[in-house]
Amino acid sequence: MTFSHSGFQPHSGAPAFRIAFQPIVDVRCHQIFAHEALARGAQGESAATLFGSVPADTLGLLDQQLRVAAMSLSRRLGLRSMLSLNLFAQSDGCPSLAMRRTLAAADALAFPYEQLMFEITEWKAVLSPKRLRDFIAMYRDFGFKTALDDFGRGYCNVELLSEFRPDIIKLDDEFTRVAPHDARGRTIIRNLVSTARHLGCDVVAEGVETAQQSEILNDLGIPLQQGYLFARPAMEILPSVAWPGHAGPPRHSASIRWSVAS
Ligand SMILES: [Ca+2]
Repeated sequence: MTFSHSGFQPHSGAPAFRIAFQPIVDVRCHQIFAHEALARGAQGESAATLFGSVPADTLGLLDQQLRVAAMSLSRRLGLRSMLSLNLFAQSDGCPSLAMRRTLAAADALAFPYEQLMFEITEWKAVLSPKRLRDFIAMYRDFGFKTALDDFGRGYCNVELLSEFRPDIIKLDDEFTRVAPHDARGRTIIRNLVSTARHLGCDVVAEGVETAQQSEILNDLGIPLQQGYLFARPAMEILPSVAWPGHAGPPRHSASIRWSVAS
């Protein structure tokens, strides 16, 4: 796999792609908790467009190559936070094979396992409860953190937490946009955070766009936040973080330009 101005060029089968990064921050201490690596098409198309452009039997290959590229790029950028990688459940036909390839890539790059987190996306539609439990346990056994992505989309079932025991849940942006501004929504968030804490699970709020939304979520016990308020996804760099209420330069600028020969 090589990188050029038009993106990563996979060895075979999968289309060219690019990688964007968006930080997940801790608003209590103004630290960067993780950077999520986001897939983009060669022309900046969304992940949905990119994945929609490949045949179903190539999804696993593309997903795997995205993970390897994100790890490689993170090493070159000098990433110090966790790296959060999306794991498309429906593309992972053979989890143990995907795991072996991920481990091999991490080993080749000397990437510490404990610095990796996997966001399991579209888990509701695809995985049976048993398979999802096994899936999370398998990744945890290797020292990786696991997150359930898009939690709260459509419905919000706290029983899922005790059943699957992920390290982290990521609250969907549609949920975090509305719930903090509504008394019933705030009660749901409080209960969710309480249950998560009891189970040793962290909560991340996605889609944080305003200082007021951030403050309410923090007051409700969710200091780990991600959204345009702090940084938009940036292509092939670790973007600087804008901390609300801070007029000066960010305390933890992670903006590192990267250029490589193709
Ligand atoms: Ca995600």
